[in-house]
Amino acid sequence: MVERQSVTAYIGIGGNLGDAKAQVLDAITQLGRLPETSLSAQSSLFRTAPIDSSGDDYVNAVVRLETLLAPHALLQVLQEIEQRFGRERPYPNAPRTLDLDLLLYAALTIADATLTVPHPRMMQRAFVLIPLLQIDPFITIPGHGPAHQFTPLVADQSITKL
Ligand code: PH2
Ligand code: MG
Ligand code: MG
Repeated sequence: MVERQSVTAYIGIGGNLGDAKAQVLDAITQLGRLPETSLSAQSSLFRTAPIDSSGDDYVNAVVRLETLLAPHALLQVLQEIEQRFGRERPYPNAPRTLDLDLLLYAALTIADATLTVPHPRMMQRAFVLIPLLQIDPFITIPGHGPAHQFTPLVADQSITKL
């Protein structure tokens, strides 16, 4: 049998429609049940003001997964979970029941028609950086360097631990 080595991936979780806190917690449970995948860390939940979006405050979190799924297979299962939560996309950045973003996958950079890793806006968003750094304070973003260097740039964004 060919042994495969699992890789570490980070998922950004967010929602601001319905019971966002319950949905984010439920999503974390579902991420831990994905095939060939285990949940190795989860951040606190944070209440955050919408950035380039509208509606209620968001609930955000980040989790770390160890997975044998290839990047696009992981993206696919993330989208399946979003669908189960009734995710609709009436317009870009519309309020949503659940958003699952593949932030980082091993040390890979990927840019194709369906997937961009690292997530292109993660350096500009406190709702990603703060939970990510809570899990792994010394994490580096491939192509961009240590994540913590970006926190001063997002210091004006409203984020509080739930
Ligand atoms: N997601 C967006 C756009 N804006 N703002 C907050 N606070 N949290 C999010 O998860 C979020 C956002 C696009 O996915
Ligand atoms: Mg998103
Ligand atoms: Mg998304």
